[in-house]
Amino acid sequence: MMKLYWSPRSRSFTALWLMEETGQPYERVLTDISTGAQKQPGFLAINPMGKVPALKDGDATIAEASAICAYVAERYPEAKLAPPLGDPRRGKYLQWLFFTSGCIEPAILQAYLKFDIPTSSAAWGSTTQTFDVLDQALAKGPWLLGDDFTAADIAIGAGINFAIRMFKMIPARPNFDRYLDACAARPAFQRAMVLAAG
Ligand SMILES: N[C@@H](CCC(=O)N[C@@H](CS)C(=O)NCC(=O)O)C(=O)O
Repeated sequence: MMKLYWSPRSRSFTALWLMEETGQPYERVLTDISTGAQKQPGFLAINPMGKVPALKDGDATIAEASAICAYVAERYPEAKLAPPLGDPRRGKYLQWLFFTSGCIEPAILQAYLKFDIPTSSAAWGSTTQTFDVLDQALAKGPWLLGDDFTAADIAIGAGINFAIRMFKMIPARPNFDRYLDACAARPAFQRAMVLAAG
């Protein structure tokens, strides 16, 4: 059974929501970041960054929320959280999965900490550019790939839920609100919210 290393009220929510969407059994291993558990040698052997979430599947260890999304979606194809290899939608699926860590995460921090960086040097361009592009992608809905919910929605939905609704780091927009309402209506999201509260 997969083991999910998690901490309350953290980015672990992405992985908790993901595992709840699969419907597969998994073991939650509390790694409370308020106690420093994430810097202990046992956990550093799983994620040398000393950050949660992290996953152990047999001998395989995986860190980084988006990578965990990609890995679990492939391990449980019956959950239909990713377009299969060869599906023309797979490119966009991967693009949005990587967009989370490559653009959304740094754009959220830039908006929150208000630091300047030339748009041509910043991998995410600017906060405006990143959120305008996401806004456009969500305009049609209900999900990033249209009617099909995927693990990319978990990565992006959890990320902007964290930044907009939980910590008010960036302003909401109508398309973001509609999307987050759709995420919040999913039973797996609701179960993960309860679990993530600790
Ligand atoms: N890039 C990582 C970031 C994970 C992360 O920042 N985790 C935070 C909690 S939200 C953490 O473990 N912080 C504890 C620490 O750095 O000591 C991911 O996407 O999974």
